[in-house]
Amino acid sequence: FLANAQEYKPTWESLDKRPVPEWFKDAKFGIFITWGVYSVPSYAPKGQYAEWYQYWLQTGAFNGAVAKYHKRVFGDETCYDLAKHFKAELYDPDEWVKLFERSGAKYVIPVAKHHDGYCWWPNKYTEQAWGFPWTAADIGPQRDLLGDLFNALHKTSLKAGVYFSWYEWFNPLYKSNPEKYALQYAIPQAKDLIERYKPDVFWTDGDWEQSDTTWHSTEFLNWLYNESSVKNEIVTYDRYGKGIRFKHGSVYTPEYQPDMEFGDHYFEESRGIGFSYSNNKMEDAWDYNSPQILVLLLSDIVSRGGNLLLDIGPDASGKIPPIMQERLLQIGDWLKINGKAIYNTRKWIRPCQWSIGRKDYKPKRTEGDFKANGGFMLKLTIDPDPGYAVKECFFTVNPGTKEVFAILPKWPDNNRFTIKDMQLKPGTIIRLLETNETLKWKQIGKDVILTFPAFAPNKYKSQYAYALSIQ
Ligand code: FUL
Repeated sequence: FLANAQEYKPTWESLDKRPVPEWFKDAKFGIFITWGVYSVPSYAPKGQYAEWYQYWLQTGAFNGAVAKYHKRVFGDETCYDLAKHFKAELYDPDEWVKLFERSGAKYVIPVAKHHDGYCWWPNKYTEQAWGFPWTAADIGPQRDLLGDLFNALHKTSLKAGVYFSWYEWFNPLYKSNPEKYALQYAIPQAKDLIERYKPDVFWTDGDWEQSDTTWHSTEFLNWLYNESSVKNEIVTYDRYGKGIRFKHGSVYTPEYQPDMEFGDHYFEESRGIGFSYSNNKMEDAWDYNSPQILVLLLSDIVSRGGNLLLDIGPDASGKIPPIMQERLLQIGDWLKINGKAIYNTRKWIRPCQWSIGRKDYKPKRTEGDFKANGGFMLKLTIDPDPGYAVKECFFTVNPGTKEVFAILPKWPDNNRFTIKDMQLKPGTIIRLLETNETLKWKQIGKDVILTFPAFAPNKYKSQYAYALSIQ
């Protein structure tokens, strides 16, 4: 009787009780990889998602801009024909993984099936629904892209996840009968994927057109949590049907929404380095966030109790564009010095300290000022307009060691910094993580006044932000 006891029931009430695996909360930083047939054109109007190419094409979006582009470059080829040009001829998973390790990320999530239905891994389901095999093993690279990446990841300590879209825009079975599509196609395909590859993370998407009843979401999760071979450690999300997101499910999934608040519910913000998940050739260098913005974005998210899933978009050959590689290396350089303030931490009593000024800053939007570099991000660094407040310090805490961390976006003026509302016991040691130097501090009323050493550019290399340990 006990052996058959099911820990969870197929209701949100029960499923929502499953805790987020601790490894995921410790990891903080992951890499998303959006790569597929859409990486052949790598085209969308600037500011739009390039992985939606097929949809933009078929629906005549943006006044036919994508269709015109397609005609000009590919003539009469259909979006399915483009798979022939997706060769992945320079795809070297071991090289990718080396880069990911150096970036300081702790998990990697390839978009193994986006809304176009094209799969990175061989499986028998696509042919049944589409009438032709629609996987990388059959058309294009002729290779199990997913299996090869997983093999490379499994040689390291990086966790291996997978992104899976429930719906497929133009799948004939989905168009005719979504519930039948779910029961006969999407769910068996997902279960088969999970049992064969045993991912650490199952990042579902493409749920929003149908209800959780049509998707049979609670039954699926019930299977995943009670019966699947990954039931103990698998990380799941909230994209399980219309109205479910941010309400039920495990990790919440803000998307280019870095300033949403979820209280104590765990979240993972995902976004590209620029404005698109898959590579968009229309983006220029200034559409990519600077390394400092990315480091501050990570610090901000971690201080508020979440993870950052930063996306990259390899090109059709399988090479990762150098600007994306460079950003990952820059983040990695910073984490190598300051990672203690990020990994294994949790929310502290408060996430940050604001400078004095008004907090209602709304950046002016001009043409060409996309979310990539504008908006919310400015609040993290410098005062965008005199009189407005910025976050001048982020806090985190390591619940094991009780060490509190403060992350400062800039070296303080005159080498002085005040942490407001902090009561320190005599004997507390405050160190600069990068050099281990101890800082002088004084309790003045409710505040702690810190004295930094004199700044020396050749000595302090953290540049994007300086982290302190308080213990
Ligand atoms: C969205 C998708 O439509 C985007 O293309 C992207 O994959 C993102 C993570 O989820 O909803």
